[in-house]
Amino acid sequence: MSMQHSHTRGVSRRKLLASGMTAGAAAAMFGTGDRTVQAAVEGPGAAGIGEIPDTADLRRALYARPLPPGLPGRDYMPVEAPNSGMIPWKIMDGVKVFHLVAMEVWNEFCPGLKALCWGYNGMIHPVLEALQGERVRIYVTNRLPEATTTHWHGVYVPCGMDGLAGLTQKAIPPGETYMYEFNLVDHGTKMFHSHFDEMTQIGLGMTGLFIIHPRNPAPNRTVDRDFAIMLHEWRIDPGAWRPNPLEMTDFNVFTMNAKSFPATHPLVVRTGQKVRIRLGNLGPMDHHPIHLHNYSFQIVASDGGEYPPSAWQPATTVLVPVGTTRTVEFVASNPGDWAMHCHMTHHVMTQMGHNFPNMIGVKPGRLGHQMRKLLPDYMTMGQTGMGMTMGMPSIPNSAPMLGGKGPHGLIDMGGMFTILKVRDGITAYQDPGWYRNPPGELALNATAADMQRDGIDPRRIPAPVPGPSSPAASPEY
Ligand SMILES: [Cu+2]
Repeated sequence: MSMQHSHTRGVSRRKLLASGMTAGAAAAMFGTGDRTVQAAVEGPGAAGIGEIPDTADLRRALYARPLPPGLPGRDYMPVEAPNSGMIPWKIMDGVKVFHLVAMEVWNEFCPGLKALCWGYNGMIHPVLEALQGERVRIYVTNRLPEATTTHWHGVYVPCGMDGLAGLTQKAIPPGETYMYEFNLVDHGTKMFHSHFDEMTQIGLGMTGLFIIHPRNPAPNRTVDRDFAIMLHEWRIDPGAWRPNPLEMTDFNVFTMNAKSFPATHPLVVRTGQKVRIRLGNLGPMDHHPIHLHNYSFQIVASDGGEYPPSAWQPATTVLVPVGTTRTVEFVASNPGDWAMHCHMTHHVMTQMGHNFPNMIGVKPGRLGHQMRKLLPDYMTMGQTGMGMTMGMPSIPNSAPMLGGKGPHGLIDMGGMFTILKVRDGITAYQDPGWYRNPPGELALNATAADMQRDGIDPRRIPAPVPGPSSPAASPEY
């Protein structure tokens, strides 16, 4: 009762109704409706512009009668998680039941590079998917050699379900199974992760997305395609088969749903479809500015919920800081193969070593030849840049730093890189191969006639600056 008093102070029933809250929601808030989570499903957003929404209705909904469980295809359109998988569920007595098994998982990051990670149900970053208003019961079995817990990141829950070892529950010892149960009163792109020995367990991969679809989405908030991608970073020394969770700064494997390019599966969409991409980041240390070529998208939500449309932001790069999700939406109007990647240049490389002297502009002479007498694997880093020198792995269980084959040569990217493939008229979404450019729509070698037409005189193009790489100035190593 006192909660209701404090809630209504200064906010008249008429004002709530006038602000767009439905009569049913208002009735439930005032205790006259039947007590289901309906109030929370309809209620949030009742605050006016500039008002912080009161979440007392969410709290009440935690303890109210849940709405019926949702079914994919009928009550929500399931997300697609390229290269990843969904945690299976079943409905028991009106409750959606999941079972997470924390366990070691072999993960192939890209061809040639495998490591033994920690994840759930044989997957790294699997997806939990549910519907707002339903009740979930989530078993967590610990098959790891040390204790664990599971925290529901961004999900509104009773405190004892929050999953922080020591603070809100006992850590789950190896071999034991704990049970979490709560109503899903809010919706959004949430996450889950280990909250015990986080450095080790998150560092080894124990994170996932928790997608809660809205019970009553607004008509303009539905999309044709809904992708979910979890970002992560790892330290895996060439030849090692275990990621090193002690790493704090020098990560060398960057993944989308636990894959590095060229192993990332493309996002395949039909021209004209409205596309949503949900990006989560629970990597250990780094924020990732994810850039999509060609398109300007709207940034529409975080793990805290949907932004009001007045706060949507057009952008081509969305920063996804550690511990958050960001959701972007756009209409895929332009066919092609469009890169989507982290814009940190070292995050689109795999197993990049940084402890080389900078050889750009340096003529190494016989350095490589001399060094290989001592170190057979020695390779001098490129003196004209590194674009085409990195396709070769030399150590078992290691990956080339860059590259996958493209239609026009080596794709000089690795790591946190994938491709949005937009095609006219497709009805199935398997990889359609490479985009074929219509005539006249491909950048080509300019001819002398082209340059003459536009007044470019080849004799007046500036010559290279003389430097140490010119033969006369080169120091002999
Ligand atoms: Cu990055």
